[in-house]
Amino acid sequence: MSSGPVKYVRYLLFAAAGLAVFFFLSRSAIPIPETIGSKLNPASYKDNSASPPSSHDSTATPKEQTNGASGSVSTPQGARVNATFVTLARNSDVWDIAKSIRSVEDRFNRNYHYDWVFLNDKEFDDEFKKITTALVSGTTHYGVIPKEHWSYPEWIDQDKAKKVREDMGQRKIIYGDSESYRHMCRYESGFFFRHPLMLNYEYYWRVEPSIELFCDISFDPFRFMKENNKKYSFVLSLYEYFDTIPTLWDSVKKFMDNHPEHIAKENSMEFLSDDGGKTYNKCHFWSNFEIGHLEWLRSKEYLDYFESLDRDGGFFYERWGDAPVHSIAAGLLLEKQQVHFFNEIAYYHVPFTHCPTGEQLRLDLKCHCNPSDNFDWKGYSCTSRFFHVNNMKKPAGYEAES
Ligand SMILES: Nc1nc2c(ncn2[C@@H]2O[C@H](COP(=O)(O)OP(=O)(O)OP(=O)(O)O)[C@@H](O)[C@H]2O)c(=O)[nH]1
Ligand SMILES: [Mg+2]
Repeated sequence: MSSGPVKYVRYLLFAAAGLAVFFFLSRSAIPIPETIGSKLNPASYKDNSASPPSSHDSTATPKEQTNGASGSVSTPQGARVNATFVTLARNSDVWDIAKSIRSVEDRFNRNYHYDWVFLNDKEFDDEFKKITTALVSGTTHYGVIPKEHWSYPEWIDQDKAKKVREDMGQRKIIYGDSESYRHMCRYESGFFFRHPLMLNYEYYWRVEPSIELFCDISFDPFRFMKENNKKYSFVLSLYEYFDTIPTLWDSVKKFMDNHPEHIAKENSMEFLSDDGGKTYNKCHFWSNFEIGHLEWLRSKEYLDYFESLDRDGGFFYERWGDAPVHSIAAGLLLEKQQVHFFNEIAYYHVPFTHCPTGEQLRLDLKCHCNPSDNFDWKGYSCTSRFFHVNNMKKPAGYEAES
């Protein structure tokens, strides 16, 4: 028999226990951020450190797979790498980059919180900073590009450059009449990795406005790059528009003659040329996506290469793109095995899609791309050639997508 006050204490205890049960049940229905989830449930924390996706094995399914209630992106495995996302953008790109960030965060970075560096030739405005900082789960940094990296070097004849723009505009060459596009291509080719904000990092992942990722990224690509000594990676490759680079290969050959010591022994010349280096076949990695090693770009080899090309003036007298410039460097200055194709990273930048080949892989990674949109095995892609050059077996099912 309970007396009055004891009864009230018992009611209170029941009420508290009931609340605790209610809180527990309702909490378990809310997706718990996986970084927290892994701490709550160490059993779900798979150690994958001994078996990253194997080098040049595009058919390998990523080893870190689905994990727990809150989606199929797995928990971060081990330490993060010293890496950052990097975006060159104008203030007017804010909503297009917002879309890209959302995709990158949802499919990958919400579990890793890597930093994001934004670079611009003008000051970013408050709206750009507010929107992007709200979307990025890591720390954001905003940098203005030094004038000397976004202007004409003294050896460029600006009247000649202007005439070229007018002529290329009349010939309807894409961005042929644009001055800012040329500064952009030169900046991406030779300077972004030297911006003071980038000096803090070892690896970068370039993200452009309005891109999409279609699959969960169930491993850390930065860590994969580091552990496998990769220096440059891509998801899409294609042929360059010749009228934008008529003398680029002459300039590259001059560099090769002057700096034979910089050319890698086991290079990918076969990817770039069908005649042992006499001419360029125009194959390049599409650089609006790239994950790469900043220290390689800051190396003497790469800087000598860029400087030599820059002196020849083709960024202004033609319309050399950063894609062929980076790709030729990766092909000649790096060993073959240091260049990587990420089949698992499903990507779209207008007008091309990389949708991973292999149905089970697409299901495991919760992909929402249509495999028939995959560009890899179509005639205008250079990815088949990359596989051939590297003695890689094409993933099962590729024929149906060609
Ligand atoms: N700050 C700044 N960024 C630029 C400028 N021009 C281009 N960019 C950025 O440079 C990158 C490449 O430019 P894009 O316009 O996407 O060029 P593209 O990918 O060849 O062509 P699109 O098909 O238009 O995407 C993007 O991240 C742009 O936001 C510029 O004048 N200033
Ligand atoms: Mg773009």
